Amino acid sequence: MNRIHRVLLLSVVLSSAISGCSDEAKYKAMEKKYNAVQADKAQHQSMTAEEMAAHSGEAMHHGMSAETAAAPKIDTDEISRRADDLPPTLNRAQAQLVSVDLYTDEQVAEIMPEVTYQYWTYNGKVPGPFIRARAGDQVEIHLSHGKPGAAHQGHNEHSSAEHAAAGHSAHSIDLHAVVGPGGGAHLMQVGQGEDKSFSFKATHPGLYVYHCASPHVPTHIANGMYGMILVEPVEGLAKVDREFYVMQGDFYTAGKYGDKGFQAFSKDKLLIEQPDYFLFNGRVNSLSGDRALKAKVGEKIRLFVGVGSHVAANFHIIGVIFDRVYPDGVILNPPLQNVQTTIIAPGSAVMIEFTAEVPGKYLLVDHSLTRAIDKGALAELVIEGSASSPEIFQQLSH
Ligand SMILES: [Cu+2]
Repeated sequence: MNRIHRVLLLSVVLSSAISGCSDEAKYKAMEKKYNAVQADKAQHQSMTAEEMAAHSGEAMHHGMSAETAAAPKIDTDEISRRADDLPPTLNRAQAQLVSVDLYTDEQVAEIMPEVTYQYWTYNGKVPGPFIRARAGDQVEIHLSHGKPGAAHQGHNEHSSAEHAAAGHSAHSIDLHAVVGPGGGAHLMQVGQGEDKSFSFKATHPGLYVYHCASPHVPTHIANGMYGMILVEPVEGLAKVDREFYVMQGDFYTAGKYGDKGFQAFSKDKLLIEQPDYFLFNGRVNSLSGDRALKAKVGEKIRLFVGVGSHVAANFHIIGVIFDRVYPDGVILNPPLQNVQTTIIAPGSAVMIEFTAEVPGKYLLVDHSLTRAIDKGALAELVIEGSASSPEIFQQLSH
């Protein structure tokens, strides 16, 4: 994110926060600023270097320098958590205390190039951190409302009334791995400027979703407040070479898929369950190119795939047969074998294992394929190396 856009974004957030903070006023202000940036960007793109130099006086007036004006790309902070961003397999014989630090953070980021959205997150990314514990562990969850250190003054300087008007006077956490009322959420309603903690014993091994459970709960979830917690069995999990963390989410925006500019959250579309975006890890193409899932031929791969939001996923990897699937987060039962596509309910997750056999690029999709082709549910798995045995897959020549 370059300096102009950091400044503009901050001013968008601040001005909207100050100007009463009704959702509508806030979104209008954001949209106006964003459109101004876009217009400026278009103007700069059509300029010669000479015109650019002449224009730099005006650019300064907007708080820009000629240097930054020459790089007009809208580049907000990365919202997507990488698929390889998870703690390593636990390998310990004893239970222990697991302490988890979470903070909530609302931020405007790109859902796709030139399209921005205000996400609500745990720890600044979608999904939130992958939490790893072992059966018998005592787990402490510490949740602070707002980023510690006040880097996001635009958020932290809201008054309580403004927070309420914006719909996030409190954030919280409900972990499906918890046995107890609200999954912890009753103890963990955290208001502006507050932090709270609670502790639970991880009694039931499994792969679980966690999410925000503050009113209006579906809105908090739709905006990105979810993640996963794995409770490993006492004997641990089988050793693999690669593990990946992927969550599918449905997003509801004022405009249609791909409409440029700032897109406000559409509660109307959420209520009728008509998402504009189906996304892996928070944005379009978040797990492609240099962020693709990567492994080598012969390696054992384990995927943790969950659905944090409202629509079930039909998870499939084109050209891969899942050797083992542990549906519904049930990791103690014998797995299903040789699975093509697996359904993941909202608020649930699956563990998938397979061995990479043939090199190449594979696509992760929701096999309700318009979601993949037209609404974003697409990611890449790249297998490097040479095939262990050519008869598995080869082109025949005539
Ligand atoms: Cu929340």
